[in-house]
Amino acid sequence: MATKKTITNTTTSPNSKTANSELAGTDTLDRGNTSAKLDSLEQFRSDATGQALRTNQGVKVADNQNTLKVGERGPSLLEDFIMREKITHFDHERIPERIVHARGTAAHGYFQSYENHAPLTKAAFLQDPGKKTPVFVRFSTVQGPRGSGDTVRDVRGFAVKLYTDEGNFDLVGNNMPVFFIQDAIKFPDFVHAVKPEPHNEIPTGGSAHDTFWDFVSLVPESAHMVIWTMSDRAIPKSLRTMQGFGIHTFRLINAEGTSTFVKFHWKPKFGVCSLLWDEAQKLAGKDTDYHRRDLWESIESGDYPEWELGVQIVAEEDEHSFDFDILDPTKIIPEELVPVTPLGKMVLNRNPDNFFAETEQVAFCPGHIVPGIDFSNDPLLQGRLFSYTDTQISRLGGPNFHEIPINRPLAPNHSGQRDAQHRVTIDKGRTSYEPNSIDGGWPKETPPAPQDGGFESYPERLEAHKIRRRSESFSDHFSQARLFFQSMSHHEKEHIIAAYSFELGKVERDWIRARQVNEILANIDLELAARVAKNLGLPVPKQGTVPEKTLSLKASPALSQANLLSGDIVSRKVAILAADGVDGGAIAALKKALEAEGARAKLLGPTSAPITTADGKSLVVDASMEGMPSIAFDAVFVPGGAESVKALSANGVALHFLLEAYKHLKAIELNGEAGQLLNALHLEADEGLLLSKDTKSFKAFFAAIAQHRVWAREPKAKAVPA
Ligand code: HDE
Repeated sequence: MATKKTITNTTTSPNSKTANSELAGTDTLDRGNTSAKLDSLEQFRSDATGQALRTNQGVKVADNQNTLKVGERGPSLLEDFIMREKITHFDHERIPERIVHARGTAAHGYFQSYENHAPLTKAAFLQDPGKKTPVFVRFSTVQGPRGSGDTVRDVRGFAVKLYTDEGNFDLVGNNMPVFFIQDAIKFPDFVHAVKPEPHNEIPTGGSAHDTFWDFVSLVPESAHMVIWTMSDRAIPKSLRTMQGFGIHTFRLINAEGTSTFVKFHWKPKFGVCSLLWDEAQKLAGKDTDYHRRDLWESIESGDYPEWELGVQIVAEEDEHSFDFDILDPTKIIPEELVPVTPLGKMVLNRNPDNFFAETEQVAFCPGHIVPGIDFSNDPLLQGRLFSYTDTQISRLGGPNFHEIPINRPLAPNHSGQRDAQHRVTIDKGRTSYEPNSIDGGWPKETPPAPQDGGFESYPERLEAHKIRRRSESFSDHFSQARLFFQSMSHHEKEHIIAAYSFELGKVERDWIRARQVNEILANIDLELAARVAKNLGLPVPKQGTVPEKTLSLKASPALSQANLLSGDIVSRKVAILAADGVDGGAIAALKKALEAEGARAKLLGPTSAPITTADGKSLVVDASMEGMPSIAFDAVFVPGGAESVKALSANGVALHFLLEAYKHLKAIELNGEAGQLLNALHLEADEGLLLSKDTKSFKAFFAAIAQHRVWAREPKAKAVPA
């Protein structure tokens, strides 16, 4: 007993102060209101409250501190079933991570149709505008392992599971509308090339390495997707500011059996915007969980991420009326040619209860469709239909993964399929075959809609030779990459040039750099090729190697993020920098004005200790300036108050905070005496670096925040060391 007492005393209760501060300490950027945070954390621990600790067999445990031993100092006994059960289970806690898209985060929500889309599809979830169909959405990066950073340059997965009344429909898309390859058989080659290199497992979470550029420079069909990954789309500001795309052409089928080709689009309510490369790199170190945390916190605080689902509709008879093949997954249908028709909205309003049970075990498959939706013959999609179920068999340990709660359809499933590893259902009765006469023939087939809703594939008529060949209509690899580049705003073009230069600069083999410049970039755009060549010290190519095809469209404004902002400042985060002697009235006025716009403020002090305003009031700060760096904010406000401004002028962390926000092109307002900081910073006011005398209106400041960045400042800001 004596030994037990000693050890028990050293064990920290999960509710003790030490445990609490350790928990708060795991939060890199937000060490704000610890007790409020812990209150919200408690809800995730509730199911064992008031319950005895037991073994998996239900036996109550009397001692969870000590192994059964021969005497206090003797060897442990094999008969200790409690210790062995605990350690055996622990030894097997990990399951294989996904081969691609391993790093992910997810949320629950619902989808609601705007109206009855019966003319387009018989899918029930697109018919009743009053119906809320539950969804579970998992966002992911592609290249890195489960523990890699959120803000790396990469494609983002955007996988949606809709639990419809007619079965699960998985729309397993990405945040970019095209893909690297045209045929599924090239997927293992592509993934092997982009993954960390096999000899030293470097780099984690990035494509700036030889094997990736070796492959893509040899495979021109990747040119279009690679330019998307070199654009700002590959470093989204947040998961809720990304577009989503189904990529492949699908079919929608109505009750009369009419098929229409469609491309699926998700448009975010919060607008489309990105990080700057410098921010993305810093965040990858300072807060590996930056996107995960943002999604989680936005849902907890009621800023529910929301997207509009839309489709581009192409009638069956127009299949061949474009200057590209609609079955080619390396091509978009420009929105200027076929606008997006809105179908409904998706809102994410609930965080998962358990990461492993839900986010890790969710199993998506593009082959999960419902009546009213069907596949096209896109050869990439066709391969995906096989791969996803196959991968779950090793990842989730057998073919019964559909029984894991997060994967279970709401619709009943009586398939007659039986047994296998991890079977949970206790199937009753003696028949597991069809037809049968013992169980009255049940479960029986259901005729297709319009009668009872059994699934029926679209009876497409096909007649061709069995061959391994790529269609000639898939052979133009550069026109749409050029269309993308030429549709970008000035700053987006500059970012693309910088990204190619950065990535290729990390490639060790000269011939790979040269091949990408001469055989890929020069065929996309000569200015792009010339600028990158110059940055790499390579000869500037005079012309491309492939004759240029003239497209009917010269530019697609819908591709530029500059045209996709939300126009408001809802959920934007503003840092208020203050020290003792601050003008408390200015802080209160800004907070009130931000609240009215749905934006958020955090008060940052020199340390985490409260500060005292000029009129003697004590203000609790949300964090120290070091604890929450400027990269976690959209804008900065510095209130007046002579003493406070004097202290900030002499504080290196505060000055760095402001310089970094300036460098990252953020809106900054210096109020009252804070205007004096301009001299200390050696900066000049601009359209987003604002000086204000009073706090009557924050109109100009908020307008600058709504613009997301002060792009005009970019050339100048690059010279600022921060
Ligand atoms: Fe995937 N992909 N993929 N993929 N993919 C997987 O399935 C695959 C492709 C996408 O959050 C794997 O369950 C092949 C395109 C997302 O759980 C695997 C091909 C698009 C996710 C697989 C593709 C995607 C995956 C790995 C070429 C955009 C994460 C784990 C034919 C439309 C889903 C898993 C999640 C995951 C195979 C190409 C999106 C191995 C063979 C194109 C968002 O089955």
